[in-house]
Amino acid sequence: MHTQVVIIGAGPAGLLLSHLLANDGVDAVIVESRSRAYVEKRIRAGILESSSVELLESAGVGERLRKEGMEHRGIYLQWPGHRHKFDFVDLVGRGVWVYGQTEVTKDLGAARDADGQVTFYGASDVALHDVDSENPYVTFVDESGTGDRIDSQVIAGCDGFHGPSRASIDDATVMEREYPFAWLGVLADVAPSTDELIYAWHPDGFAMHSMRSHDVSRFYLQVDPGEDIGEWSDDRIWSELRKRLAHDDWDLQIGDITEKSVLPMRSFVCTPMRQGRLFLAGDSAHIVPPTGAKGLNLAIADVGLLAAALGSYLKTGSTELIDAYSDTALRRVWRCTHFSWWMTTTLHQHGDAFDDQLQLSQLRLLASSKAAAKGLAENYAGLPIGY
Ligand code: RFL
Ligand code: PHB
Repeated sequence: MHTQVVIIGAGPAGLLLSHLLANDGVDAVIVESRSRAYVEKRIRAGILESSSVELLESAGVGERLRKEGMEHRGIYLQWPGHRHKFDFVDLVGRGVWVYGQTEVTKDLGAARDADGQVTFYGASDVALHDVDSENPYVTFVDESGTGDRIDSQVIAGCDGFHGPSRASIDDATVMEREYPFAWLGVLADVAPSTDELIYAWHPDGFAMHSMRSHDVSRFYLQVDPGEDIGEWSDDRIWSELRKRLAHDDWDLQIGDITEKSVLPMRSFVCTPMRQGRLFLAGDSAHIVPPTGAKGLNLAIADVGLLAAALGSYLKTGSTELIDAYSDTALRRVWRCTHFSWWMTTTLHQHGDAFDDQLQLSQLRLLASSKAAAKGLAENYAGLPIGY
């Protein structure tokens, strides 16, 4: 089989890239190791920056998002005795959208169906070959057990943190940071008890109240990295959330917990994001801890750049944009890596009294200084495309 671009991975990065390329008249085949049902059910991100929404909309996949997504003006930061609302629209003129990654993935999957392009779900033994040549190719075993080969002009590695693409970058420099805590993530059938997301500093550990819709809420609790989920009964989860999110006479509504899992936290950047005719985008090249809500947005921003660069290269032969891709993408990656690291270290409990005081001082500054609040708003609501 021949195509112009083989995309490895049908997460949001791979699906959006294929759709943008299709809009531009470029052929792409996706090879994905999981089933479509699995990919569309994987619960992950919930927050979209306005520039991500604009990109999805301009790609023709923003209709349901605008109808069913929830536009948010800002967030609350809280610590014992204080809950401070940050109105990002007032501060920097833009807010964020709550729309689950599951929904983004379904919308992109439907767009790809309409584009009529080929996707191999359930592929195994996916391998990249000759990425330094003009004719790289990908081999894999498809769902029926047949060995396949797809020849192309470009390979896009959109295969997430555990995919095979990154290993083909010969002189990759990898920089990473592990955090001494993890998140217990909980999905519950209960209306949100808050109008905006609450990020709570607490002496017993960070807690967060997020949401997915008017009837489904999402919560996170700071736990140890090796935490056994079996130790967390629904009652224990609600009582810990009630304690860490407590504020004045505010009450947390509780409901049926439908999913719970422990999520590791790390920062990770692979540079460069290119080798020959292989380009990485999204989590295959970088991971941020979820506290800043940046992972999905960074994947979308990478793909916005990469689609334009590949379109230009494949249609005109110009290498200007593909040559600039890695450096341009990494500028935003490092900004978001810093912001996510800062949100994470400011809000989580390190078990050190000196750190506690630095964190509380930072939170008080954010709540009292418009200049500090603007910095938070600018980063959280997201920098413009092309930053
Ligand atoms: P994905 O979504 O991991 O997709 C990669 C795809 O590649 C496939 N794959 C392979 N395919 C073929 N062959 C192989 N050998 C393969 N190996 C893997 C995988 O099956 C998968 O389908 O990466 P992508 O597309 O780059 O998208 C990145 C986002 O998924 C990720 O950054 C976000 O989910 C991060 N994230 C958040 N981001 C936000 O912007 N806002 C948030 O609020 C937010 N919250 C979160 C998050 C991530 C979380 N977890 C679980 C990591 C909350 C959580 C809890
Ligand atoms: C989520 O709703 O899953 C979510 C929201 C904001 C974050 C992280 C996760 O910072």
